[in-house]
Amino acid sequence: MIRPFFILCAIFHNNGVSLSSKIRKFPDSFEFGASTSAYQIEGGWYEDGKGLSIWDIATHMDPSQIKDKSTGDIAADSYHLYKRDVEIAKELGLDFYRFSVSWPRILPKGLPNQINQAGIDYYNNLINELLKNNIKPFLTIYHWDLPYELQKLGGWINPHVVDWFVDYVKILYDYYGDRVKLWITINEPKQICYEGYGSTLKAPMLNASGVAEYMCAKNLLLAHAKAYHLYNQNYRKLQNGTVGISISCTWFEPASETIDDHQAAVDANQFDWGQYAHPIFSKAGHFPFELKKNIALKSAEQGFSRSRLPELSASEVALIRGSADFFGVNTYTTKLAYRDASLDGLYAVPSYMDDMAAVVVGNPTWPQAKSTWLQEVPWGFYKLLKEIKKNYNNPVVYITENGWSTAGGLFDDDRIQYYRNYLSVLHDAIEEGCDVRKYTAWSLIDNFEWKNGYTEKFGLYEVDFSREDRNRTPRKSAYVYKEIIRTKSLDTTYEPEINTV
Ligand code: GBH
Repeated sequence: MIRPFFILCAIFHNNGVSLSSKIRKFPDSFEFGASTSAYQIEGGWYEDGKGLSIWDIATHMDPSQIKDKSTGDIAADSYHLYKRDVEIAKELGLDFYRFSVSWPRILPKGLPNQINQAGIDYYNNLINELLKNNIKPFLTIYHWDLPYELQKLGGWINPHVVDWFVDYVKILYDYYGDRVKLWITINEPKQICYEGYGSTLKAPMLNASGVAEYMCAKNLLLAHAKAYHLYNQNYRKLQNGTVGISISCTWFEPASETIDDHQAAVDANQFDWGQYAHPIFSKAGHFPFELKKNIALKSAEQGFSRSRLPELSASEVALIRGSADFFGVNTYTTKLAYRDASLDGLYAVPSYMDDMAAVVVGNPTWPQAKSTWLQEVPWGFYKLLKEIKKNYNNPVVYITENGWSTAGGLFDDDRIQYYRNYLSVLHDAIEEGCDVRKYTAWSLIDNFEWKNGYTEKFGLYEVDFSREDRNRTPRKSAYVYKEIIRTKSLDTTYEPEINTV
């Protein structure tokens, strides 16, 4: 039987990218995985000697800052149910599982003088369980849960964070590096710096835009680079792993053909992800030209005695440049960007948004997820991959996050369509020479979606948060993803018989 979706695919063309219906095989060496992060799934927030993180503090504020007033205190209870998570990874046939380590579970006060053995044991158990099942552990060192004790000292805007981070990283390399060969230093710098320090969107909700996020960016890039060089100097020879960073990349497309709107889109891409990718992956290093120019000009106009974007010395530029074995791309959606002089005054002065000076919007005709910011635009993913290839000399790319949110339910055809269409253009990009070697679905299971609490579900498996046992059930998309992994190919005619995972 020909399904409606099959017909849709065959006729659906967008920006030159065909979402074709033929079976498309990925290279044999291509690997598939799924991702989670510590605060979003673990729970065990105050157990066995764990210290508090900025997210423990943020979710316990009164009044609550979280949409459904929830917390990650228990979340999906993976602190106790990690064996079931590994079983799920096995059911799906994942090549690797991407998870993150909670810094305050390892170092309750953030600093290395006090190591929490129960924390060390927890990740040892998880890693061993994965390896026992032939699944590679892909470890994210930092996914947003900074020890609260370090936030008291300024967190990511205190330059000493570079040393704090490297001390923490060293412990992870020492304890886990014999078995973990895939490392991400930091997940999504922009979300840490802009959302956390430049706004109230993420912990620690510092809301000091125009200044704090750029200080954070410099410290974060240095922390990442030093962690990378530490691996090179002391571990690589023995452990032979690979170390990169995951940068959240939204694709910004000009809203019209005008030069102004074109420039608005260039600026938006540079502020959103070029800010972090350019210093690491470009040949020249340093922050992108557009950032340096916009922020210096505005800072001077605004009466600052120097640019609000900190300088990087020549040796800092050299330290950061080339400090990654792969470019981890977290990507979900595309936005339109335009310039509108009459919107002067729309943004606070100074601020990151004012510096960027672009207005960014969705397009109401694009399929809409439960998350307001998330729409399905596969051709934007394709353009992003081509741009990364062009700008940074075709780096090794791992897609470290990609996924779709719903309000819940097991029959998630919209998620299936999203995954298929994104994987289809990924296949196009690979055929055209983009060096993409891994793909990671967000997320393995439903989890705590930050300020949106449990109102948005990203899981291939549903988690029943109303039950004490946090029962996990495969969605229809889990069966489809399993088949994609099993065959290493996309067959849009495949219809799962539910209950066969
Ligand atoms: C990731 O963040 C996180 O790593 C993960 O923890 C999280 O659960 C997952 O994605 C799902 O949210 O529309 O221009 O205003 C994704 C971060 C947040 C990046 C929304 C793009 C919208 C930018 N994304 N943001 S815009």
